[in-house]
Amino acid sequence: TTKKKLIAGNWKMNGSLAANEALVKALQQGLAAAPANCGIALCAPAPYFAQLQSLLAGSSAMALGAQDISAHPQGAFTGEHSAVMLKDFGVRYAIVGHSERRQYHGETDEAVAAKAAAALANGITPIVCVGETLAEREAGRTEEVVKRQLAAVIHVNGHCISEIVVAYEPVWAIGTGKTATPEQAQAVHAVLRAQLHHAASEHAAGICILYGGSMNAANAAQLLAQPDIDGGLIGGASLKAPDFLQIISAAS
Ligand code: 3PY
Repeated sequence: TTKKKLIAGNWKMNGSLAANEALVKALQQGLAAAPANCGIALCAPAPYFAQLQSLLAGSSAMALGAQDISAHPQGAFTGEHSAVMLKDFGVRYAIVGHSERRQYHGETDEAVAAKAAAALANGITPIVCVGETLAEREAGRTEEVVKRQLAAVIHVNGHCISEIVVAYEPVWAIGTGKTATPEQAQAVHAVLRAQLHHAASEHAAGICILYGGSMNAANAAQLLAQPDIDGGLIGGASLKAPDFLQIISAAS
């Protein structure tokens, strides 16, 4: 396909002023020019948005992303960050519903859908994460689970879903070093594509469905060669410039 791919780094709770600067400069040096057919996003911890906004200024290759976003516009929500605040720092993407948020912070499908809505309402592209646990996969429930998770977002966001990015992240492959095989990943991506097609037929082909879950420099090319894998949401490998650059070049 000629659709532009997307490679998004999910730094999780990692980084420091010094490490971020070194990483961004190494990435900028490695990217002689912005790849024409691959967008790049860095989803960083919120305290570093100001630093990253200034490091990324003047180079259009990499966009800034958040790892979460509040469903609420402002007010008494201690610890949260609104879409408008993110926009103040030039944030273009926000991960919503990462399995770590679902697991450790009790985020429900409804909460994730509301966060996606807040992002969309403010011109931020939500990267909506779905994925089954090992127990769910072994019980043959993978399809049911990912469809339920995506359906919640489609239900709340209706026609806007042409503006979302979807990320399939099997929970058993996150931070474990285990990766879905390209065939396993493609099978789930095809299910998600069909669901998007049903909801927004004219836009489904253009929606990026990323694979996440221990995608790295060694396995990226094979995963990205699958027809319905339109990019990656990269964990640990996004913190190492040579690895992240290799993944970007596999997508370009
Ligand atoms: C991983 O690859 O571990 C991720 O969770 C990416 O979001």
